[in-house]
Amino acid sequence: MSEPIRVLVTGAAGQIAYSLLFGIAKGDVFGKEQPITLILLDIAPMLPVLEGVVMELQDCALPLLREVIPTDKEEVGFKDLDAAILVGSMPRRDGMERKDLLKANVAIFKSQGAALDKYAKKTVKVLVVGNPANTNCLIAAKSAPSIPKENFSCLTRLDHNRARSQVAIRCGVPATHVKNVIIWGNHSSTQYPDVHHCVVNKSGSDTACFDAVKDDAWLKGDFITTVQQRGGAVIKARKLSSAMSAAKAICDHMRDIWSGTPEGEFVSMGIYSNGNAYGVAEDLIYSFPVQIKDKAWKIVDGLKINEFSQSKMDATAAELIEERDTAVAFLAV
Ligand code: NAX
Repeated sequence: MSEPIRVLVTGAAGQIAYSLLFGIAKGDVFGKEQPITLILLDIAPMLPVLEGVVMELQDCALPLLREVIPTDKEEVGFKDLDAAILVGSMPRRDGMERKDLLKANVAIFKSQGAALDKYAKKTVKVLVVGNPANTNCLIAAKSAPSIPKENFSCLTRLDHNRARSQVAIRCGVPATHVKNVIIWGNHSSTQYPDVHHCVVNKSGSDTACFDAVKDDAWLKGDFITTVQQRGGAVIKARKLSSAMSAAKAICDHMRDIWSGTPEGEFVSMGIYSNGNAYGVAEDLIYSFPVQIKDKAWKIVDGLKINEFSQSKMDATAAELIEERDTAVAFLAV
């Protein structure tokens, strides 16, 4: 067996982490042969909770888990990292303005980006989950100039999985029979779940999604809004935000970065836009369809985009530009 890799999870005392840590520790992400040192970062008041999480991880008696390090200190948390999963962020409180929320998160991700720059390996793969995920990811990347921007990504895989499942349920097939849905843009209600390039394996052969579903009005209407608003629907029903499904999506995302995507399939993730793909402005973290090989992603290019799709891709980009400009102004102060 190889040497343990060092994996950080922030927000480690929170509800997503409670599901996520088990998935990582049992080998769902980095493989069944890869020993792991897990570093759990949260804020000081949560350290007693973290102690309980550490006890439970120990009590799982897992073969790959070599060490668990709970901490509230960035110099400990970010040291020599191979992978960083940044889940913790400032939650929106009642009456809080969007601008104040952004400001608080810029402070967190500026500091964590600088800590990555200073303490982590230059090859570290960074996945940002804490909302607003795209803009937090951009701020972290900007604050870590010695780490390639390509090493940063944000989570839109939960939206991707939601879209995949909605189509699968509609067609009466397992979710694995639905391939190549796309989430474009922001992890917010302006995201665009696009099925124009999606195929469904129905009765043994691949069929274009529109032909498999046979309900264009649904695919262009309720399907899109259901995916866009799924997070809110879960909160309304559970009185808590998505956690099990978020943890599963994080595992899917990081596993694909580590081991690559299957031949002929693409997945969605928020990545740095250099302005050269699909007319998306540069200097945004925007969700694109990607294929991954040797731990490097490549945007799937050449997909035909119709007017319906283009207007939705532009709308979500416009929201990200506004969010970025507000956040970057806070970065300067
Ligand atoms: P919880 O409130 O259960 O946990 C968050 C944890 O983060 C808390 O323990 C808190 O103390 C900690 N934290 C806060 N500031 C921190 C900091 N500076 N350093 C380290 N830890 C810090 O939230 P949970 O349900 O786990 O959700 C976590 C984040 O994921 C939220 O921002 C949420 O909005 C976001 N989500 C993002 C999703 C995505 O697809 N990108 C989907 C799921 C989720 O909604």
